[in-house]
Amino acid sequence: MKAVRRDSLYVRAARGENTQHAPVWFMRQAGRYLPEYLELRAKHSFWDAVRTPELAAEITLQPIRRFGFDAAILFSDIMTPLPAMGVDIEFAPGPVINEPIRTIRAVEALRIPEVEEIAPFVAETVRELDRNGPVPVIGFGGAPLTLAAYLIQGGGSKDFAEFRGFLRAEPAAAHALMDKLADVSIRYLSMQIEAGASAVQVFDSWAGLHGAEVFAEFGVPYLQRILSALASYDVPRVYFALHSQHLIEQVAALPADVFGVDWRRPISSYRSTFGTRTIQGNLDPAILLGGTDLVRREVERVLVEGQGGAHIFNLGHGIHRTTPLDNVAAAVDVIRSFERER
Ligand code: 1CP
Repeated sequence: MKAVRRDSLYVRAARGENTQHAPVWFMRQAGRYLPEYLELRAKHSFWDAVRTPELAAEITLQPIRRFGFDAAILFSDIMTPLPAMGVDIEFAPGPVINEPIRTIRAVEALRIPEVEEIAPFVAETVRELDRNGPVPVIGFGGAPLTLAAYLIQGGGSKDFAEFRGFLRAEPAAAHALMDKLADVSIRYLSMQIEAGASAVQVFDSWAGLHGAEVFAEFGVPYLQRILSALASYDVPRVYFALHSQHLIEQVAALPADVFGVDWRRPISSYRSTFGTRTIQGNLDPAILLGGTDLVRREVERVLVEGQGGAHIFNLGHGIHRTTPLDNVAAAVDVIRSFERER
């Protein structure tokens, strides 16, 4: 493991420092709104790009070169570690699981691979980015509850009804699955840190679909286990759950250093809940589809509301595919010139 770039703006803020300028990166900053990404994707499939370290590293750095973001998120997907467990996944463009997991036998058939067997190309990509990239690299994985949503549902969904039904109808099988996903997640995230990731983010994009009791039973124990297992690395642990305002007490009790929040509440309203820990967010990505004046105004509003503690500027969810590039540049410009009150 190399130096974790403690002196970088992003890592300083992630470690709780109330920095003079907010560092900025955007969820899904590499990807389909960038012409240079589309050009590469015309020649390579998504999976091939993820599995080829030179391509994955190149795509990771594309948004850094264009906009000068303060951190680079590894170009990969939350589903990347799962084929090593024996799951067949395609992308079209979202993940498609040809044989959704719907029985205890299917859960029992899943392997717990050795760390070297889990997406070794990811370790290589992270090493390459740590060696030659200009900014810290953020490793990531999916939370067990969000990974299970895709595995059981069979793909993306508006409400993941089959998945939510399965949790209630087959709790033993669901726990057995979450247990395995937590074990693999610990190995996978540790591997990224050892390869040189300066932080790791756990994406729990669908946590908000559940009520507080279901999240307490099927989400929290596994998140606790994963985040606690990573504590000894002394690398910031970021937890992001979309639409999770009703779960906020449970979220705040997790052993994470940074909490990603969406746009549904102002950042200032979270300070008393998260204490001295860093808040990451929370511009509505839809704002970036509007005019430049709107973008500048709303970015400034988020910056003002983010004062009073450590803040990493981000969107409240992934950047939209049709986002005009000029709006991203304008947002970064406003963030760079904003002097935070401390
Ligand atoms: O900046 C980056 O692009 C980082 C790489 C990244 C990350 C962090 C990708 C590339 N995917 C993810 C995480 C991810 N994948 C999440 C968690 C974050 C979030 O909520 O946005 C989720 C839920 C997925 C699942 C997924 N993979 C979807 C959503 C499907 C759905 O309907 O629920 C999609 C479309 C994918 C494929 C994918 N992953 C990433 C890209 C650029 C793409 C599109 C592939 C293409 O180029 O066609």
